Amino acid sequence: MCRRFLVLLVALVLIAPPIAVGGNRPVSAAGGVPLFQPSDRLDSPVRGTAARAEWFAGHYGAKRGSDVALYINEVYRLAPMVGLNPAIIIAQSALETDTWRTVYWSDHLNPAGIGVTYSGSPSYTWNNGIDAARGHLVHFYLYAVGEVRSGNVLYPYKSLDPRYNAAVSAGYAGIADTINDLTGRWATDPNYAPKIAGRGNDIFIRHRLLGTGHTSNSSSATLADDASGATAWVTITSTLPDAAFMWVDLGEVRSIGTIRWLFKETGYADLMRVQVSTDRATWTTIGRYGNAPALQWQGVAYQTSARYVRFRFSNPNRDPKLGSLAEVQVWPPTAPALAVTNTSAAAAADAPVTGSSSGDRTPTPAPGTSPTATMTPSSEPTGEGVTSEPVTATEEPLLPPTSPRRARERQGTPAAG
Ligand SMILES: [Ca+2]
Repeated sequence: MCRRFLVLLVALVLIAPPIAVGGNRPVSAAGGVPLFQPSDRLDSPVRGTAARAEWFAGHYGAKRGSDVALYINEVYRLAPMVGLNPAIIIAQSALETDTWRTVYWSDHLNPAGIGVTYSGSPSYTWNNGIDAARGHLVHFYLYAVGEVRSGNVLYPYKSLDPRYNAAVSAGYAGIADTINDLTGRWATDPNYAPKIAGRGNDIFIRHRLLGTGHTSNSSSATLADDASGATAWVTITSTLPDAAFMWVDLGEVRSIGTIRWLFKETGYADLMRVQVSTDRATWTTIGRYGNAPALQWQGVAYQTSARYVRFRFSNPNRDPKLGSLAEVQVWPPTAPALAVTNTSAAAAADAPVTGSSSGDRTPTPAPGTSPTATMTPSSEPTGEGVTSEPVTATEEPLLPPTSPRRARERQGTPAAG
């Protein structure tokens, strides 16, 4: 598999999830969690926590973890002091560094492609995560508010932004009120703002998967929660599997609004039940679904409360394997509602994760140099959940290949949303 394709897979997985439907920041009558939106003001109130961002970074394999932690905590300390929302800055950094996994981060601690004016460009190198945060804050403040004057808490850190004068000269001082306003200035990628908002939702809104499990005839279910479309949970037996399942653990009973999944390959999900449980003993099937194009998000909007979500596969057509779930996601009820499918994900993935830039900078890492292209799955979850379940899934009776029931069940495939 060529490296560019792998990069696209990674980009797809990370870009696709958090696309919201609809307009401005809502006040949800249903009580859904407000999503980050491209229209959010950069000086909006603090959202999320440094601890949550640190968990996300660690879970998805961020490099130089101690500097990531220093970076995140310094952003959360400093940004509110100058009236900026640290969560948006963290989301931008997570986007630009591919969850702190690019070589620009690992080799230079460059938190946002600052001064990277072309692909493969040399980069200024920050000494540690704290300096990286201070340099990022100076550059971000310049865009959001204006020049950093004497007396500003950021003033001592101006020298940590190697592109300060260039950005001033380019006319970028104080030009960005909202995330949308960064598009065409910080980066030319027309989807830059939705991607930042999406990454914010991914980090701070999406339910964390604190444990996983799977039938003994299948690979580790953590492969379906590693932010990589190149890896997938799938059966691994040499004989035809009768059935198989994997489950994820939210750590406690939580409100659920949307469940999404992404197939790495199509054809191994002739009959997939999505089920929920509070105790992993009694399961409620919320829908039956079938095959869908590879690397296009599928999902179901379904309001419930549960701790566990299971993806249970039967094999009515005697397929050689089952599953091939590249990623699964569980979201709380959100306002606006999350898009359950995103058929344009593949096209979106054509754009590099970081996009290309205007005169200020070009943040895109060269595809061949991104460590995400060969990213390995994140380590086993350390939450409450058990990470392996040696169960043979046999309780599901096989359906004859021509069963009329199968056709009916396929109608359960969710419509594009
Ligand atoms: Ca995966």
